[in-house]
Amino acid sequence: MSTWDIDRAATALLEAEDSRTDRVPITDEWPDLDLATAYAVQDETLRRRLDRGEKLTGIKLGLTSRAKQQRMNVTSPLTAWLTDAMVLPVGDPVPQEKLIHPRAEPEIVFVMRDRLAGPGVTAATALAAVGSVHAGIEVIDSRYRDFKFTLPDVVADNASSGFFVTGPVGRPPSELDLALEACLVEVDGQVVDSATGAAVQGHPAEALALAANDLGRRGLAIEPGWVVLTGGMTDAVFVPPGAKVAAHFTNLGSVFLSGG
Ligand code: 0L1
Ligand code: MG
Repeated sequence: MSTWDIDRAATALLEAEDSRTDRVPITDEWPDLDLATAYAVQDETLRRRLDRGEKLTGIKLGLTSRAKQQRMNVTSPLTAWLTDAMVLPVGDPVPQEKLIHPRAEPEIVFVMRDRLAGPGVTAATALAAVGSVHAGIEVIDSRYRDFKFTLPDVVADNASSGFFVTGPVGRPPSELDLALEACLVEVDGQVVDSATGAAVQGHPAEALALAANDLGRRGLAIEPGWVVLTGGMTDAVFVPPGAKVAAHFTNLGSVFLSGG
């Protein structure tokens, strides 16, 4: 058995994704995997996605709310890449045939007007670079069995990326108080959870600033036109075939998701 390295970890994670086969955490076999190396694995999986024709379209934050951190037993936010292959058009069902064990979570989504480059980005400067704010649902799908992982594992796994739906209503950030923007999550017509934007780092713009500063440390920036998912506001819900999930926001409208 060869020793673990960035290439081997990227191959293992993309194979798990492509074959829809969950696996044990990478850190079970590579306990020395640190955060910087985990981001290098994530970058290598992005490089391979781009090689196969996907386009980089944005960034997502994960574990920005206490609800998510408590559920996943990981206490730090993280960032990961979004590509055009992860976009789920409004009205399309969850592509179960491509996923292992999808879960859905409501998110506040930014579409960027201006470039945002850390370090030193504050929530106010971050919000000033946003073109429009949308409601969204992210469909996450960890490659790890039972969604059990450590922080380096989930970073390497591109923060459980799967698909995301962006709601059709886009509002300028100046029209909204995003800390107070509320969301009700329904499964099969029953309300199962709720939160306001304050659940996301106190304000979703804080999450955006965090992403810009994190990318800045790595010599990168958030680019105009990029989509930014600011992180699940509530715990995620399972989306088996037949399930109907809805996220109703106070000012950003509703997003619906069918389990297929
Ligand atoms: O699987 C996970 O829950 C990790 C990704 C977190 C996604 C989020 O918090 O938005
Ligand atoms: Mg998410």
